[in-house]
Amino acid sequence: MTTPTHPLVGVIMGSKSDWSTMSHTAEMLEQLGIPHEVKVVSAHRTPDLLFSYSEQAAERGIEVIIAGAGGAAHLPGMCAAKTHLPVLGVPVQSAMLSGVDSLLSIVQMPAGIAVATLAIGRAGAVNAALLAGSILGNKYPDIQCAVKNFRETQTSKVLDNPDPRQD
Ligand code: RP5
Repeated sequence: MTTPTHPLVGVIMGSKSDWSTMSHTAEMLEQLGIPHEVKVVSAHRTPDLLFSYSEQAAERGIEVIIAGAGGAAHLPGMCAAKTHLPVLGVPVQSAMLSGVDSLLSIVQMPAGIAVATLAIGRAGAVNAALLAGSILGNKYPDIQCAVKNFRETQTSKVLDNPDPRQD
């Protein structure tokens, strides 16, 4: 199936302060050619928006939601509770507890509502985009091809220059 032009991935985050982390998600989605949208949706500051966004995402054509949040990071779990779409949670590194608070808030979902939890910070943000690519790649061959190409390039970079003293 041809990759649509409308956003397939909704990237949401609890605050503009999360953008320095979540921009890595957007960059990787861009690199993979995955149409996406980005938006601040706060679970505690804009709870009604969180509900409407989550409830309406599927009918707007979104197929995967990536939700980044820090501290008492309830955004991914609450979002997942209001949509059947896969929700990938990115724990943003917090100032006080370095993101361990964010990680535990997202990963410890009680059985019944699933949130796929990535690593804290940049690694999780990048991998959330790659995981979205793997999910969407089952349906859209161009996206699967882009994910495979990314991995092959990454592998070649290591194999072609294994000397740690050289850049
Ligand atoms: C969370 O609170 C956000 O996801 C952010 O990581 C954290 C701090 O938000 P700000 O006080 O910087 O807006 O909701």
